[in-house]
Amino acid sequence: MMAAPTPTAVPPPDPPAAIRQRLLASGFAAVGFAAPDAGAAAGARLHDFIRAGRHGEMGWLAANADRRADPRALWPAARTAIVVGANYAPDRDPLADLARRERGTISVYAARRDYHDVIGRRLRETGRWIAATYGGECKSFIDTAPLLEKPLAAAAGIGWQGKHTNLVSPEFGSWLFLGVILTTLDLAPTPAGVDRCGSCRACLDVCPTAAFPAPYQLDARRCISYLTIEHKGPIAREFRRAVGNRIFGCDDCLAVCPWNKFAQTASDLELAVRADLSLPALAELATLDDTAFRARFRGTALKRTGRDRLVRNVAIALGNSGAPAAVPVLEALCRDPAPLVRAMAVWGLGELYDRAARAALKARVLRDDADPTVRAEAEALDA
Ligand code: B12
Repeated sequence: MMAAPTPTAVPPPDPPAAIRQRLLASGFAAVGFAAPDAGAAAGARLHDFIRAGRHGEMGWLAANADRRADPRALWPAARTAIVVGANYAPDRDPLADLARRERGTISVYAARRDYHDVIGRRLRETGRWIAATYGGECKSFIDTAPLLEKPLAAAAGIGWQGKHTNLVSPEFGSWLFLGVILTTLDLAPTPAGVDRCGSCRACLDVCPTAAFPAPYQLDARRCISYLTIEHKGPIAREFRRAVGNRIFGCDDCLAVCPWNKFAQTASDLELAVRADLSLPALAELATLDDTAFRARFRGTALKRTGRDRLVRNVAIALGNSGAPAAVPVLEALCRDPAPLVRAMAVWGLGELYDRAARAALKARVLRDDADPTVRAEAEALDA
């Protein structure tokens, strides 16, 4: 919470214009204002989403669904939601990277400094400035607290919630990070965004795992972003080939959005793509132990999975690579301390070996490995 109740100097007139200017100057691409409860209809749909179990293992979404559904419950004194968008449009089509099968694709949002850190700091700084200039209190949100950011951004006119469920902007396409400052100040709302998806269904049709049961609805349990980042155990067999070389997140539904043609490549230096996060070699990532993982991904969103889950994804991608060079890498992962990694390495080898080699692998694993998850993968080998 940021409290600085007494404005000191003479405040700039027209608070919304000055706040917008301040946020644009601090690097945001879009700014809008809405009543905190402007996305109330979305709250009811959040409950439907949870009831249907579409949040999968994201218990934190269900745990505070009531507060998430209604920002007034989160902070009753809030009068206005100031919503920002930060442009992270890539300089090339991320879908082209899916053909580089010996390398891993890290989704566009994650191949840079962790946006929570960068955007969170900017929001807190602006919140302090608003409180010091105009009085009142401010609280900043960037994923960290239960708040439905997309419906609020739509209500504030930054764009509309598209059929892929993300916020689409007429200026920045599907490539905006969102953040929110709630304030006790009364600021005039900006006009809400209008849905311009029309009859387009490109995002729905491109999804490799058919994760959209209907337009505007996502079943997270089928979404590759969820499966590679949030899901903890082995990724279900039905999705493994569809994962391809995606080792952290997925951009397919965003990347095909026709509104991206209006997006200018992001030029925010603090959020610039890091060269070491652009198509890393799978074989290199497979060698990371816990310490090396932490050092490699410090300050990035990738730290969220921890080492074992990331290497799980790498093992699946190696199995999908079709590359003979992946075989010794996967054979080494079959001796990994983590059963999760060993299990996916057995699957990966099953994709690359011929029938005789699969039979030998199956016999070896069933003889040497006591872990039930790994044994289940060996049992499932077509040998
Ligand atoms: C949980 C979460 C996820 C989950 C669930 C995704 C989801 N769609 O909810 C997973 C792990 C799958 C995920 C993936 C991604 N995420 Co995410 N995620 C979140 C988080 C933390 C909460 C979202 C939430 O509350 N979901 C709950 C469900 C109920 O919400 P919903 O899908 O929007 O459901 C709505 C629709 O079903 C809708 N609905 C139903 N019927 C109808 C009918 C009509 C006509 C309409 C309009 C709507 C509608 O009503 C529901 C409520 O609004 C937000 C940050 C935040 N605090 O908001 C980031 C956030 C949504 N994620 C973000 C990003 C970037 C991604 C990825 C692109 C990352 C990647 N490249 O891998 C993918 C995109 C996948 C996708 N197509 O959604 C950004 C999106 C920015 C934007 N422009 O919208 C956010 C806002 C983070 C941020 N601060 O920038 N994410």
